[in-house]
Amino acid sequence: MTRVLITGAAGQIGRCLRSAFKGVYQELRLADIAPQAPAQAGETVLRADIRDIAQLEAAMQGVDCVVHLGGIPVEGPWETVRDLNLDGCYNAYEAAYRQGVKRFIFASSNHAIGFHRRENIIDSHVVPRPDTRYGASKVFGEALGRLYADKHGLSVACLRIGTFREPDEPSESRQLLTWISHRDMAQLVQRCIDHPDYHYLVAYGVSNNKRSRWSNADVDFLGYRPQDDSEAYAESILAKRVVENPIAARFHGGFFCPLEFDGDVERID
Ligand code: 15L
Repeated sequence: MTRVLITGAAGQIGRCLRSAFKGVYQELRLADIAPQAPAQAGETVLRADIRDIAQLEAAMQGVDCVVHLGGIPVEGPWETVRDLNLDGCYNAYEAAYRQGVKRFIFASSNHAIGFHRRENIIDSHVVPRPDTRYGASKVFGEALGRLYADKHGLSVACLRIGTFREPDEPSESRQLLTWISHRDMAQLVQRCIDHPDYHYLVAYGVSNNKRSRWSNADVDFLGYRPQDDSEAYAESILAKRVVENPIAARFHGGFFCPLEFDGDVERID
């Protein structure tokens, strides 16, 4: 995998990967609609709108691996979620297929499984339980990954990313479970790019947190060995005694769960 394209390269994770992958790949192609720092050696910086499949196809010419980070990273109005995370995500997979890309790494989210109860430790085989329109769009992106893997032989990794932050540390109690550090994020994506062969996988984007509720046992073969543990921040975070919203506290998706909520918590088993 020598030529790697990152969509959404101007975002927080995109900038982290850009700096971690400096000199690692023959070419790092960095696509976004937002402005980016000028290209350094081994980089190509380009403007591409994920809502326009022709722009994505042009950006993907000669690329071995796509890391698709582009899209809205939080809950939003349906039209925005649809245009960026459904149409935009379809465009990215389809452009990759048309351009003969071998591997596709999709930035999914823990919000694809947000309504699983937090008391349960979950692995990548649990059924989807999105907590928002945003979370449902990530389920769609994972399903498209399965489709393009099974139907067209694209090698696909879907990363259910937890909490990636700038600055690079957890700031509240839920993040003691969900935090992923910058170097662990870069390691996980690099393992997914470099691994010689897999068909389709789902992995949790989480550091080696003592309090994590997500198991990556199924994808041990990737060799992802996170270096950081949020526990180092536990004492100072818990000393603030901030009480989590009671609906948020019950579920993996945390504060996304109470958004617009008028359901019955007791029926969410
Ligand atoms: C996500 O998927 C979001 O992109 C990010 O803004 C955080 O909210 C994160 O999940 C989280 O669950 O903490």
